[in-house]
Amino acid sequence: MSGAGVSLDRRLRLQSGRAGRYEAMCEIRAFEDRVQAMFFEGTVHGTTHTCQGQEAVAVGIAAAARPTDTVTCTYRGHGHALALGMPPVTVLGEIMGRRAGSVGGVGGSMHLCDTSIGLLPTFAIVGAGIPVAAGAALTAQVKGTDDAAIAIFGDGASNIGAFHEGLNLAAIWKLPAVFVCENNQYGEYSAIHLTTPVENIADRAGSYGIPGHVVDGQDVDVVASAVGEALERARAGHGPSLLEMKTYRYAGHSRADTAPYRPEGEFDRWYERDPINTYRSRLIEEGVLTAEEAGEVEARAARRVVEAEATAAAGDPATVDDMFRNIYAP
Ligand SMILES: Cc1ncc(C[n+]2csc(CCOP(=O)(O)OP(=O)(O)O)c2C)c(N)n1
Ligand SMILES: [Mg+2]
Repeated sequence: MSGAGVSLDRRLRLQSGRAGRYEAMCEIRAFEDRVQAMFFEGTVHGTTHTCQGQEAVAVGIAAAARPTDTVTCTYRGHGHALALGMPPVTVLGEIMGRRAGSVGGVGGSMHLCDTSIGLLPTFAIVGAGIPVAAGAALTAQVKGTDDAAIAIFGDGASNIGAFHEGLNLAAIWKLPAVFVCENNQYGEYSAIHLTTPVENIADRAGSYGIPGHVVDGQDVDVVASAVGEALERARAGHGPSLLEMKTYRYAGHSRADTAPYRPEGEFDRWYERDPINTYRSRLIEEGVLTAEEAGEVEARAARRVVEAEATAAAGDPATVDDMFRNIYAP
C-alpha cells in the first residue's frame, strides 16, 4: 500500500498551479490509454472502465478538495485516485493484482482506496457511494470539523434510489456534502435521453431544496471553482449542492465495449473540446507554458506511466491466501 506521505506529497505537486493541473490531466490520459491497451493485450484480467475525456472533472475536484475531505467515487475511478494523489504504480499495481497495489492486489480496477488522501474504496455498485458520502459528511458535522464529503457518480446513478436517499438526508440535515454527477452522456450502452427524462440532472436538486448547477466538465478551472464554491458553502454550514459536470467518455463503457451505438460525428464534436488539448492551447496563449514546456510536461507524465508499469509488473502478485486476509478480525 502507498504510504500516506507519498500520496500527499504527490497531490501537492499535482496541484501546484495550472501547469500542475495540466500535468495531472496528461498523466490520467496516458495512464488510461495504457490500461485499456493492457486489458486488450491480456496482461490484465477481468474488466475495466476508463475515463479518457473526463480528466478535467477528476483534476478539478482534486484541486478544490482538501486531503481531509472524504471522496467516494465509482468503478470509473482511476483518474480520481491519481488526481487525489495515489501514485500510478499503486493504481496499476492494484489493477495488475500486485501486493503493492492500493488494496494489496485483491480488489482490482474497481476497488481503489487510500484514506490518507480521503479516498474511500471506489464503488462497483452504481449509486452506492452517494449515501456513504452523506454518512462521511454527517461524521464531519457531528465531530465539528470543517471537512466535507464529495460523492462522485455517473448520470445513470441519478436514477438509482440511493441518489434520492443520499441527497434527501443531506439536505434535511444540512450536511457538508457536495454531490458531483459526471454526466458522460451514457449509462452503460444507453444514451442518457433514453433513460432520463430531464435534460439537466442538476434540475433534480430542486426536489431537495438545494442548489443545482450545470458545470462545463471539459474545463478544469471551471470545475475547480464550481467545486470550491460548493465546498465553501458546505463548510459554512449551508448544506449540500448538486453539481452536474457535462462531459463525455471517449472509450466504451468497459473493456469489451467498442461503443457501436454512438451516433456518427458525436465523438468528433466532443473531441473538439478535449479537456487536455483546449487547456494546453490556453496555457500557451496565456504564457503559463511554452509549447516546448507543455511537451516536456506531457513526456514526463507519460514516462511516469511507463515506469509505473515496469515497477508494478516486477512486484509480487497477490496470492489466493491474500484474498482471505483482512476479512475477519483476529
Ligand atoms: C446497482 C447497480 N445496478 C446496475 C449495475 C450495472 N452497471 C454497471 S455500470 C452501469 C452504468 C452506470 O452509468 P453511469 O452512472 O452513468 O456511470 P458511467 O459508467 O457512465 O461512469 C450499470 C447499470 C451496477 N453495477 N450496480
Ligand atoms: Mg454515465
